[in-house]
Amino acid sequence: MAINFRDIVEEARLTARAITDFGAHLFDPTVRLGVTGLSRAGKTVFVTALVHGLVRGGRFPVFEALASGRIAGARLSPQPDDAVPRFDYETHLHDLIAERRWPDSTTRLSELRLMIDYQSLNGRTRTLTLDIVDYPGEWLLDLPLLSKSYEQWSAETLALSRAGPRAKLAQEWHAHLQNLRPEGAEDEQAALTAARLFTDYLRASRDERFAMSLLPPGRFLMPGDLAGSPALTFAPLDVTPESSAPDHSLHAMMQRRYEAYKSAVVRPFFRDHFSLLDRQVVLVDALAAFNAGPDAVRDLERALEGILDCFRVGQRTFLSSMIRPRIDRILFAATKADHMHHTSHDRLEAILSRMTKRAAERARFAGAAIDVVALAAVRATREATVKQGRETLPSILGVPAAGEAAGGETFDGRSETAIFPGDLPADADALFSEAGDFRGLTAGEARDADFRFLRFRPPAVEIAEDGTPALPHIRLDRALQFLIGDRLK
Ligand SMILES: Nc1nc2c(ncn2[C@@H]2O[C@H](COP(=O)(O)OP(=O)(O)OP(=O)(O)O)[C@@H](O)[C@H]2O)c(=O)[nH]1
Ligand SMILES: [Mg+2]
Repeated sequence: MAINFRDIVEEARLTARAITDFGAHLFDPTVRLGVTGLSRAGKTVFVTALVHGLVRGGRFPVFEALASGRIAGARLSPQPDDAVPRFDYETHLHDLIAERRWPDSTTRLSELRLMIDYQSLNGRTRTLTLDIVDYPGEWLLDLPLLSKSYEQWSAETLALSRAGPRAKLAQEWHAHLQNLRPEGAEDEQAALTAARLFTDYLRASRDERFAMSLLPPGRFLMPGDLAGSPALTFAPLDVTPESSAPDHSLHAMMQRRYEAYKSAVVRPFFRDHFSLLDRQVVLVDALAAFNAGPDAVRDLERALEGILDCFRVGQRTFLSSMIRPRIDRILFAATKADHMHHTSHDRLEAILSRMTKRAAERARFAGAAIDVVALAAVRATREATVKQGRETLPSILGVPAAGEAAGGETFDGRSETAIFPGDLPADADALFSEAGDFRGLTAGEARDADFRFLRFRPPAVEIAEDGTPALPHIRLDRALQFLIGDRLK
């Protein structure tokens, strides 16, 4: 990565802040936890369930501090950053518990502060300040753009769009691209059309039939306030990584806007949010990729590699020798594990480990701890075995969401149904080998797909002995133990 003066000033500022934070919290620890994942991965549900469990005392046997009674209580507290939207915990919880519907999609960063009063192992009373920052994983996948020129990015993006199922989805954009002359005069209408067709291609790739993960620049699919601005009105051109842009050419125009995107969107996110995190959980909806097929699984693997590279762990640069990498724990969590029988949970973990293996090795080498877990922040199903002829199938029992369909039946969102979603293979490699390819929605009809994970409605809550509602979960306590357990000693 090229190092420029701006980066050095930035690093110095961050180092100063890290030292101040360290002094202020010598006794009462602070953890700034980033929760991320691509769109619909389960971020909002995860944060809501985690906070609810801490505030109301959920059933978390593996979360040692709580299980052993050292946590006296947890409460919400005003957040430290006045300019950041608050995570709307109360509304999300109301949706889940009172309405039994999943919270609405959120496309912005938001945060919430939780104070956890606990007794340290040597008997002292302490308070852990836990700042939770929920942000779209798409923003994380933008970080690699910081070290890429417009020409490099164009070449890579085009190469990717010509492979696998993406090629078909990019046809219209490619046809338009053929008629563009990068060295021709700058042209607003050409830029607008190229940006629109490029965005259509990204959107089609994200569709559940294809479930592609690697789709930067992130704001093209979630533009927010920047919709229609020049910083979002650009697209790749067919240029080589070494080419340079003539003055006032279409190429120069696109290049300028790409740089504007980096300075208006990517750099502020890095500086104001990402660089301040201590711990990170990356939520992964692997089931959506299994539904779609082998291309989606491989694409997800590439995206996870890109995400891990962002943590700078394992990178020996001039800058990393100036400050210790701040993020020292990263948890990869496969969400929605309640969509499968528990016999598949360990297999789901093995598959996620396989996907993050290469990058995780580099991180471990640099001293960051990495763990992988399959969990359900809110468990919407129970287990059952269904007899089919001589076979017994490990199935799950839940209320499929209205409109979901399986086996020729469309569900009304009210009746409980037993579903056999398909067994994950015992050998994780089988999903990745060319020979062991499985069939997903990308390849054709839903009825021919090897896996079919349906959406379920949230469960009816259980009421604990003291009258407080408890949300059932799978392994959420294990995630908590890894993420903050050591700070509560
Ligand atoms: N069964 C089950 N479904 C879940 C769970 N977590 C998330 N889901 C499903 O996944 C969907 C997306 O969850 P969210 O928490 O809204 O995901 P998100 O990452 O915040 O999504 P965006 O805000 O759109 O980026 C929900 O509407 C549910 O259908 C879970 O623990 N169990
Ligand atoms: Mg959300």
